[in-house]
Amino acid sequence: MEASYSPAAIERKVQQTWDEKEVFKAVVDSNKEKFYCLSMLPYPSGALHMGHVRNYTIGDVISRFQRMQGKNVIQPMGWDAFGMPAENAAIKHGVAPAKWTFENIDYMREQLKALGFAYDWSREVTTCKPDYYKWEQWFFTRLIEKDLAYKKSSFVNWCPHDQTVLANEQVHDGCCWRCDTPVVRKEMDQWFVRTTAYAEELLNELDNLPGWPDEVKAMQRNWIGKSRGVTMQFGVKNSDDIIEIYTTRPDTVMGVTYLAVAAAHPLAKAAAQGNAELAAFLEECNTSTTSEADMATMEKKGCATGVMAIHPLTGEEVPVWAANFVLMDYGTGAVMSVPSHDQRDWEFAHKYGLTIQQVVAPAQGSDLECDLNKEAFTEKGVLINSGKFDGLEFDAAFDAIAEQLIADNKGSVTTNYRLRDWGVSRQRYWGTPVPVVYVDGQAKPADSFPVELPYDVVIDGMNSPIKNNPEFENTTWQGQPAIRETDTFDTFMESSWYYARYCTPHYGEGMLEPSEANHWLPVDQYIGGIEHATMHLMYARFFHKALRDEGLVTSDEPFTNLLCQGMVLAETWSKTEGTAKVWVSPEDVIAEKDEQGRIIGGVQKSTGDKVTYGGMAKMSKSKLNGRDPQQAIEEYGADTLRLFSMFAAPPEQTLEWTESGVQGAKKFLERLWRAVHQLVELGDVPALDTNELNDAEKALRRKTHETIEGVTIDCGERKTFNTAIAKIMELLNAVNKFAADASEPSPVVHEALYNAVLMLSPIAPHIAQELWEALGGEGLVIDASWPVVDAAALVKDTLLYVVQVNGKVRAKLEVAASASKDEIEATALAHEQVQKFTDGNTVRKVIVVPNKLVNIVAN
Ligand code: ANZ
Repeated sequence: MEASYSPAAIERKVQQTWDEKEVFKAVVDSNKEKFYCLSMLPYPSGALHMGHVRNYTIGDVISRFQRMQGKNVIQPMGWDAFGMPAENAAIKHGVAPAKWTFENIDYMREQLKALGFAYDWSREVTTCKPDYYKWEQWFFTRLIEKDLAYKKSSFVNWCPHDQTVLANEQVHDGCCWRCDTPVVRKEMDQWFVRTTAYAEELLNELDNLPGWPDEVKAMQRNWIGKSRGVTMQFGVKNSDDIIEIYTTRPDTVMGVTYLAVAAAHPLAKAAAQGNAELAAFLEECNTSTTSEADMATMEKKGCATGVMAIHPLTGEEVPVWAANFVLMDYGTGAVMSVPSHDQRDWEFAHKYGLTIQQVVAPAQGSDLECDLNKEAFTEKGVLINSGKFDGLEFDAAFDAIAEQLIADNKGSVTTNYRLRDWGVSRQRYWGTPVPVVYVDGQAKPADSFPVELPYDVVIDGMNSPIKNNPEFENTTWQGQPAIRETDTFDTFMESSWYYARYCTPHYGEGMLEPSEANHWLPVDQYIGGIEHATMHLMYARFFHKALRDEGLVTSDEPFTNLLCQGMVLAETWSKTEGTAKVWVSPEDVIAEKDEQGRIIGGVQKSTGDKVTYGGMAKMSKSKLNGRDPQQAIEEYGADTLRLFSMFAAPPEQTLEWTESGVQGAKKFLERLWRAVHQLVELGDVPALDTNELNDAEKALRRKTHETIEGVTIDCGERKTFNTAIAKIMELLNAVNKFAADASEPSPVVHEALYNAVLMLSPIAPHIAQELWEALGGEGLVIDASWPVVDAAALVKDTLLYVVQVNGKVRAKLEVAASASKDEIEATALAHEQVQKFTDGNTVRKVIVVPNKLVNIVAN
């Protein structure tokens, strides 16, 4: 037995035992309830950061807790191994992306093992390996066959210098992140997955996910953006053409004073022939990149097309403009503009001197203001200046106008979604090759899998090594010569179904082996960052439904419960060098604090410079405030790191990394270590006889069982592991008080420590294993059952009553728990402090609230 707590030795030893005994291997067992716990898989960037440590500790604690509850837990781990950084590293270090990736994986796997996570490593999935992505390729061809994947021309961000497509995140202030060349929009053929086919189900099923945070569901609802409106047709003067628009405000139709179409709208393109000004404007719109978020705030610009449209209800002529804020791929790419009631249209009309005609007024009795000289009136109200529709309110106006348009054959009621189909083509090398070939220019789904990506390549930073590469491109399809597609998939494709592959990771006959996959699925608890609230979590939901409709899974949703952990923050420090602000690593700072412990300044250790405290901010490389998990493990041990990250904040909230907090966590483990060894050194512990306990022993037993009761709820339904830990800490304090100078081993102390170790074992599993053995536990603590509350231990011999006289607290009484109401009343009235206030008065009423309160009214 170690004399003092030495995490390094214990942790290595315990991890070895887990490995040798394959303790975390998940095997189907129909006698036990399954529990699938999953943390989002990491990108193998080179090393873990504290965000990973936090995410994975939460998942691990839940897994271990559920296992001790008797469930058959599966907790897998893998690697989201395709993506841009590997290509950048390849350029920088002259090493092939595959080599770089696999080396990183080997290093990071060791880091995860050093943290003691209970993963079933036999299920490890690496998404850049052909035995994984071949099934994704196969599935994509199924999607093509079902018309759930298709090719269309669309606009992408293009860097003219690097000759490559850039993801939105790679465009910084409109310029290429690598060479700073202004990025242009370029129309290219791209593969799309038809996520919109499931829009309605993706929206409706959110109501069946009570275990998801409301915030995430709201973000998904917004992203899907369902709206009900009217699609209507405007005629075109001197032409048979029509312009179709989509509006959610048909009630404003009589206020239309112009139409606005997207720059890419066919009508605008046609009108630009022979109109140099318009052509130049369209060119400008089509080459500048703007995100949808920027659309709202950017300067609204337009150009008249010269075309006149004919209003479907009045027959009046209105001009058609091309405008930079109209999106081609939403609704119909054209809008009816109502400057009186839409702020964008109002700004546009002011800028270009277009007519503003009010048709909605505030409803009677409303205190809404309408001043069209200041801004548009965008609220719903009562129709005016609208002929026979005057006086109608929104709903009635919507219906009446829609009816009229339908009767005239000029419109219909339609539902629209903001959700777009998912563009999955990337012109990058390090990704899953899109499994398509071209035979005489015709796209055909590949007929054999995998379409393998060559690993051994040289990257020059410009072109993907599989492009213009005859060895990759030339192939055959059903015996005919064919050319391969050289684009690769967006890496969100791989992360959309990995959770399912974990269930049958080595299955060679298909994407999933349905019976085992359906045994484990859906994931009972998913844990990851809120940044994945939309894209990843939406794509994975889409995939699950597509897998279901392919007959591979039976559930409707992939993740029953979702937990989004908060960010890890750390102190930031800076100093000024000349005029520049320079970040200083917190590890290189001695902080100065005032009497209340608030930081007021500091000195840089290495230079002696004065430094300024900048508060807590997200750990990041640029702010130099990251803390390397590897270093922290070596300094404190994995158990301390795990304990600190669970104790410092509830999982959903931000966690502030402080060195003193980590040290505090370590001290607690040392105290626990000492308490256990003090007891053990006193010799054999006699058996517990609950009939022979004195008051102090009863009190400690009660504390033990109150702790079990509270920690079970905290770790189970509440998932507030921080409060669970606080309760265990309190229990240890009670033990230390009780046993301060004990000379005999006490069974109630043993019971308290034994249960404390059990309850701490999901959080600090290595030290728990060691102490469990010291306390006489047999086998592995992870195979032990979670402690159960002994209800008898919770029963109190005496109860505390607060006594109020005329509403004011006057005394506190210890009353035997068995006392009757009359006895309690009598004791209260006899109390010296109470009599002070009842003397000379008549007691009118005495109310006894059981276990709590005696209320006396006297006057
Ligand atoms: C006339 C109108 C009057 C509108 C009014 C709004 C207020 P949601 O609700 O988000 O779905 N719109 C339609 N297609 C568009 C496109 N391709 N690009 C930009 N804007 C477009 O938005 C529907 C509204 O957004 C539509 O209703 C349309 O403007 C505009 F007082 O039509 B509305």
